[in-house]
Amino acid sequence: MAPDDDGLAQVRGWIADADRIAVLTGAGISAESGSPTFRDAQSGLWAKFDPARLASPEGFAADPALVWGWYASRRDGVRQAQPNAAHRALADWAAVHRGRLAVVTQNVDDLHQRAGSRDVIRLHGDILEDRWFDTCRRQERGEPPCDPASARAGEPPTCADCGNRVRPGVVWFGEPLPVAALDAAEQAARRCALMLVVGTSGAVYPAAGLARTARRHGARVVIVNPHESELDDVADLCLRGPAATLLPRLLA
Ligand code: BJW
Repeated sequence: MAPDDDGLAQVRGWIADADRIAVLTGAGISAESGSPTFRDAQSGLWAKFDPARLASPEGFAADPALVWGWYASRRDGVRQAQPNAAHRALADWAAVHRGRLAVVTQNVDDLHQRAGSRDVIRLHGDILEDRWFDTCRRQERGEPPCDPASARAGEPPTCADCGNRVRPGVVWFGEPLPVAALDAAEQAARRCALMLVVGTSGAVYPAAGLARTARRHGARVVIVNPHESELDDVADLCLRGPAATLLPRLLA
C-alpha cells in the first residue's frame, strides 16, 4: 500500500525541522538500479547462494576461487549499475543543505558516491577494492605492505613473494567493521534529530543497531521500505514504498 499524503507531509515537516539527519541505507536503495538485495525471498542473493560459503573468511579459505569468481561477477554488476532517483535525491538535498545530512550505508557499491554524495560512511566496505586476505608479511615487520594491485594474476591473484591472496574489500560475517566508519556512524546516530532507514531488512548488526541508538538518543526514526523490516518497532513512521519513488517526494 502506498503511503498516504499525510504521512509524507509529516515526514517532510520533520526533515525541515531537523538540524541533523542521518540516513541508514541498505541493499533496497540500489534495487531500482538493478542490483539484487540479499534477503528478498525470490530475488535476494541469499535465496540462491550460501552466505557461509561466499561471505565469510572461512568460506574464502575453503574455496578462494569460488568466492573470487562470485565477487568478480558481482563487481561487473556494480560497475554497470547506475544511481537511481533515491541516490540522487539524497545527494541533491545534501548539496543544498550543507552539513545537515550524513549518509551511512551498508552497501558495498558506489552508487551514493556516483550520485554525488560526499563523505559517505561505508560500514561494510567497498566491493571494487582489493585487499590482502592475510596480514601482509612485510606489514607484520613494520614495513609498507605489498600492493594488492601488483599481485600475480590468478583466481584469486596471489602475492609473488609470500603467496598471500587478494580478496574483495568487503566485510564478511564474523569480521569487525572498519573502526573509523563505525565510530562515525555511531556519532551520526547519537547526534541526529531524524534518522531515515532506507531499504534495509535491519537483520545485520551492528549496522541495524544504529537505528536503535538514534531512537534512544531522542531522534525520530522513519523507515522507507515496501515491506516490513526488523526495525519497524523503533520507527515513528513506516513509509511503505520503493525508495526511488518516496525519497524524491520527501526531499524535493
Ligand atoms: C527496498 C526496495 C526498494 C527492496 N526500496 N527498499 C547481534 C545479534 C545477532 C547477530 C549479531 C549481532 N552482532 C553481530 C552479529 C553477527 C552478524 C549478524 O548480524 N548476523 C545476523 C545476520 C544474525 N554480524 C557480523 O558478523 C558483522 N560483524 C561483526 O559483528 O563483527 C564483530 C566482531 C568484532 C571484533 C572482532 C571480530 C568480529 C559483519 C556483518 C557483515 C555483513 N556483510 C554483508 C555482506 C557484504 C559483502 C557482500 O556484499 O557480499 O553485508 S551480509 C549483507 O547483509 C550485506 C548487507 O550490507 C547486509 C545488510 O543487508 P541489507 O542491506 O539490509 O539487505 P537485505 O536484503 O537484508 O534487505 C533489503 C531490504 O530492502 C528489504 O527489507 C526489502 O524489503 C527492501 N527493499 N526493494 C526500498 N525499491
